[in-house]
Formats: sequence, structure tokens, C-alpha cells
Amino acid sequence: MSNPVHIDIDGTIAIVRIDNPPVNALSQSVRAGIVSAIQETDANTNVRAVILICSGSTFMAGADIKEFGKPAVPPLLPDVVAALEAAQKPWVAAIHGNALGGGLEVALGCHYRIAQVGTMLGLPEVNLGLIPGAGGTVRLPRLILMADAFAMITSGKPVTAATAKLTGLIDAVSNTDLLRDAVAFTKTIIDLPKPLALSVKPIKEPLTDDEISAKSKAITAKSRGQLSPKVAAETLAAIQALDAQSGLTLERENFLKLKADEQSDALRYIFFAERSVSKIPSIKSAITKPISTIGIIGGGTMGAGIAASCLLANLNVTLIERDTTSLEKGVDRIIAILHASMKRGLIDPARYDALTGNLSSSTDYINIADADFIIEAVFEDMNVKKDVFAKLDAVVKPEAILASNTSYLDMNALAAATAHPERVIGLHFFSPAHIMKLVEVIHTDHVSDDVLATSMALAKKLRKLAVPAGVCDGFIGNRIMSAYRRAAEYMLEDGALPHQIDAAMKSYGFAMGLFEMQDLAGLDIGYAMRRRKDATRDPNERYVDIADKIYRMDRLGRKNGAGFYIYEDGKTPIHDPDIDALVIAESKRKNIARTSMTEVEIMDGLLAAMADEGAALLSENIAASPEAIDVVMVNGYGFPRWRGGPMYQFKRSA
Ligand code: T1G
Ligand code: NAD
Repeated sequence: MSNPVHIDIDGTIAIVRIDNPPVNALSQSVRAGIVSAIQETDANTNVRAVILICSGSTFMAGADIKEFGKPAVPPLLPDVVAALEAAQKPWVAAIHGNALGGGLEVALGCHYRIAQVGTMLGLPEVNLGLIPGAGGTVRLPRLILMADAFAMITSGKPVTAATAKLTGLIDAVSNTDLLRDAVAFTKTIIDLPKPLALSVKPIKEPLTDDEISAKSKAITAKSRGQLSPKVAAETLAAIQALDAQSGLTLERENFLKLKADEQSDALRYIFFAERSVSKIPSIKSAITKPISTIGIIGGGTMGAGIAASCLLANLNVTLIERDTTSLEKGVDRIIAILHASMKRGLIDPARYDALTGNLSSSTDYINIADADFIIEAVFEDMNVKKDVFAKLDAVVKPEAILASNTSYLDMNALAAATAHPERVIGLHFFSPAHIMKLVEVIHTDHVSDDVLATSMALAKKLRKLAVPAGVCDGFIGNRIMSAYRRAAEYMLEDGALPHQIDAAMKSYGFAMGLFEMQDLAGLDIGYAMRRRKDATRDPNERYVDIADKIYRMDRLGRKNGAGFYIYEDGKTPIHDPDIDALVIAESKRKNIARTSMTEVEIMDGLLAAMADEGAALLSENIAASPEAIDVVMVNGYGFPRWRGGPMYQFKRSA
């Protein structure tokens, strides 16, 4: 392995460059290279200052997570950061891309920091079930206000270079050439006395006990059982009263405890799973076609969200609707989404104008004749979709790709109804499509490798988590959900009550229980889906009538104020004893002797149903790996991320 750390001398300034693709992770060779660079530049009497910069797309994006499962090899990152602080010459961190975790901690060990506009700087360790482990909790609140450091570390959310300049996290922003600006900046400090190391400075505006208690309460409520945000808050609270060295010792102790915890193992698993599932080895040699213009058919809930996603990815979008009234409504929905993004500061007004300028609309399919990729999001009706695809076949160019956003319909049947099935694919987005990262990419029996590869590339361009899935009713996520919903309904007849099942799921870490979620989606949606399956349902299969009975009482869920729960304010579920009575009466009607269930027994039953259906999906080649199932369930169905996913849990319990 060649040395990833290179030193060039430019007059009295040394340029130390890290080159460790893909993200300049702080692997052992990088850590050792930095330490030797400190020794070399300290010993070089011509050198009066040092710039630390990275090659490639980003500054150091953190410790090398791939090393976590192995024995730590010196120099350890905390020691590298301490060595930077103690360097004889001032070190200037020149930052671009992402300075995250250990990468930002290295920058905090430097004496100055300059970042390129658009850089993201953060300590996202809590997302991996950790807390900063190389001095971040001690140095950051000595550079910026404790309140700002507390927010960054407990949330794991990065800040932009602009914000970092405002808070004092960085000293300068480069709007042009980072290295050139870093050299110019270094020349302004080169004759100044080397600044005090952060670790000998006081904490900036410590938080009061009341402030810490209020913040910690909010964190505990939001983290729903995940340890790391709470431990981060506790560590920061304790560090306020400690000198830097004692603080570093406490931080390291809490970091190592979390690193050994199963929650961190699960969070690191899902981090890598989300990056592995989008790789399809069998199409490595496929050709990814260029995409610049997207046609969206149907500007309803989903079509508008998908169109907005494509516009935000700098694609040109043409919306097609069935009539001018629907078209106007569709365009309004898309514009409203972009406007909301601007109001939230995600895009500036100039970008908003540019993106809306990339949107065109029509009721005439001829206006998407040159589109590279067409996504239909019309009614969930096979005939309507077949009619749309027939119209598309007649006008689009031969290399255009046709995708359906169907939730349940048979993609093979839809593809077979077109002139060129090899260019038809399913893209199952999740609502709201411009926010949810997950998309299931449904490969039909005849889809070409190039079409599949191009679809995966489009999903990545939309910054989506693309999970390939085979054709079946419900693909991966809805199939797993149907399975555990069935198990939950059996539990209702066998002895549990809706609020008990929902409580068990929330205790496990779900944001919402299954029955509250059905009230949110609308009991009419579930009722229509069950009716659609009546004709093909196995008559010997146990069928639970409870949800049908509630629907037939005109209780549609939140949308009309009552479903499994009552909603006086339209959103807060209130336990309804009448529903309990209905459930108990159903058990009696079916002569089922009810037995009470603990929350653990309920969750064990639901997890077993998920794992069983997951095994079936794997055996049917609908899901390519257990990781694919876990990525879908964590990113589309509220499975607690720090539990890794149903297949991760099944493997751990085996
Ligand atoms: N270590 C090892 N590999 C990493 C990595 C890391 N920190 N970050 C990314 N990769 C790999 C990733 O698996 C993928 O590999 C490739 O790089 C591209 O990643 C002591 C202990 C930086 C925003 O949490 O957030 O420091 O699939 O597809 O979309 O306090 O990667 O190509 O083989 O995500 O452009 C803290 C994690 C670590 C940042 C880039 N740092 N990374 O996103 O590319 S803990 C993080 C990211 C720590 C210290 C503690 C993102 C990114 P492959 P990608 P991207
Ligand atoms: P919707 O009713 O909100 O929108 C459908 C749109 O299609 C309407 O604006 C309608 O005018 C338009 N349309 C109907 N026929 C058309 C035609 N022939 N030509 C052009 N436009 C036509 O529906 P939705 O919720 O956006 O769902 C659309 C598709 O996305 C369905 O297949 C649905 O199953 C799927 N889907 C929905 C969700 C969800 O949560 N809503 C999630 C994933 C997938």
C-alpha cells in the first residue's frame, strides 16, 4: 500500500496532501502518515507553516469504519490529533467536500481552518451508534459556543461552510481555488504567534443545568431507544466541569463502550448495507445511458413528488396529464414542493427560478417524444397504465426507458403489453417521493441490463436509496408489511388488543404502531386492497374480519376522525374501548380462547413473521440479499435503524 500522505514544500509553507480514495478515511496508513508529516515539517527549519489538504472529492470523511471490527493499530486517532495540536509549526486545514467525524476532529487539532464554499462539516458519530472518539466533544465546545457544539454532536447533523464561518468553526471560506486561498490565508498568519491549542482554552459559554436538562429530555424523547444521542448529551454535560485531559479520558471511555454495543454494530451494518444493495454484480458490464430529460405521466401525489425530485437533481422535466385542469393542478403541486424547499433554505431563489424553468407541461404525449426516461404515476389501474404505455410506445424514441411507479400491479404483465418489454422497469417510490430516499427498482423478466443499470444510475442521481427487487405482489417492503400485518391481526383474535400491539412496536423503537399507521393511511386503502385479493385468496387461509368490520362502521381512520382509534384533534390517537370490545367479540364469535401477550411476545411474533417472509423473498429471488430487505424496512417502513432490520435481528438471534 503506497503512502497516502505526500509532502510538498512551497517556499516556507509545507503542503501535506492526503490521497486515500474514495473518501480519505483515516485508515492506519493515513494516521501514521500525518504523524510522520508532523515530525518532518517540525524538523525542517525552512518550513514555517503547514497546509493539510486532501485529494479527490472530499476532505477526510472520518475514521475508517471498515477498521472498526479489527484490533486498533497505532497511532490512534486521538493521539494523531494531540500531535497536530502540539506541532511546532501552525497547521492550516484546507477543507472541501465533507469534513466528518474524525476528519473534523483532525481539523480541530489544526490551528486554523479554511473551507471551500459548499463544504459540509459535522460530527455524525451518533448515526453510527457512537460519539466522537478523537476529542470532538472536548475541542468543539472550546472553539464554538457549547450550545452550537451540543446541537451538532447530539444530532449528528453537519453544517455548511457558511454556517461554520458564522459560528467560528472555520476561519475563512474559499470561493475559488481552495489551495491557492489556503496559501494566501497561511501567509496572513505565518508571522503571528502560533495560536493556543483548543484543549487549553475554556469552554465557550457552558450550558446551564436547566438548559442541559431540557435538551437531554428532548433528545431522549426523539431517540426512541437509541443510546448514542443520550450518551453524547451526558458526555458533553460532564465535560463542562472537567479539564480537557479528563474530558478526553471520559469521551474515550464512553466512545469505546458504545463501540462495543450491539446498537453500533447494527448501525454500522445498515450504513454499509445501504451502499452494497445498489450494486448488481451481474450487470457490471452494462452501459448506463445518459439521462437529461424526464417525462412524468400523472402529476398527482406521487407524480408531483417524483417530478420535483428530478428537477432538484438538475434534470429537465415534462409533465403530462390527462386534461388541462389536472395538468394545472399537477404543475401547482410541483411548484409548491419547490417553493417549500426554498422556504426551508434548501435551495436559494435563483436555484428555484432555474428549476422551475426546467419544468414544462402538456396534455399531448408528443411533447415527451425526446425524453430519455419516462415515469408513469397514473391511477393504480392496469388498464389505465396499459393505455398510457401504448401511447408512449407510439411516440417515444427507441432508446427511451419506460418506468411505472405502481405499488402492486404485475410489472411483467405491464411490460408484456408494450412493444419493447426490454425497456420497461418498475420504480416504486415512496410517498412523499421528494423526501423519502427509498426506491424499489423492479426488474421484470425481460428488462435489459442497460435499462436496469440506467435506472439504478437515475436513482443515484436523485440521491435515492435504490434497492433492486423482483416482480411479485408488493415487491419487498409491502410483502413484508402484509406478512406482519397478518400476524398482528391473528394476534388480535388470539388475545392482544390494537393499542397493545402498537405500544409493543413503539417500545421496540418504531415511531408508530401498525394500527395507528393504518388509520393514517386510511382504512379504505386496506379495505380496497383486501377486496382486490378476494378472488385469489386461499379459502383455507385464516382471514381476520376486524379491519373490514371497522371500515364498514364508516370508520376510515384519521381522515374521518375514527378508525382503530378516535382522533378528536385529527392526529392524536385516543384509545377506544369500543374497538377492544369488537376485537374480543370477534374472538368469541370464532371460539378462540384469548390469551394475553407481553410486549416481548408480540414483537417476537411480528419479527418472526418478517423474517419468514424475508426468507421467502430470498428463496424466490425477489430480494437479492438480507441486506436488501433490511435497507427497505429501515428506510421505508419505520423499522428502527439502530436495530439493523428484521433480517439482521433474525441472524443475531439465530
Ligand atoms: N470509512 C470507510 N469507508 C467509508 C467511510 C468511512 N468513514 N465513508 C464512506 N465510506 C465508503 C463507502 O462505504 C463507499 O464505499 C464509499 O466510501 C463512498 O461512500 C473517531 C469514530 C462521506 C458523505 O460517518 O457520510 O470518525 O460502496 O457512497 O454518497 O470520532 O460516505 O464505494 O465500497 O456514501 O458521496 C464518521 C460516513 C466515522 C461519514 C460521502 N464519518 N460517510 O457520501 O459516497 S466514525 C461518517 C458518509 C468517526 C471518530 C469517529 C458518506 C459521505 P463503496 P458513499 P457519498
Ligand atoms: P393520484 O390519484 O394522486 O395521481 C394520479 C394522477 O394520474 C392524477 O393526477 C390523474 O389526473 C393522473 N392520470 C390518470 N390517468 C392518466 C392518464 N391516462 N394520463 C395522464 N395522467 C393520468 O395517485 P398517486 O397516489 O400519485 O399514485 C399514482 C401511482 O403511484 C399509483 O400507481 C400508485 O399505486 C403509486 N404509488 C402511490 C403511493 C402513495 O403512497 N400514494 C406510493 C407508491 C406508489
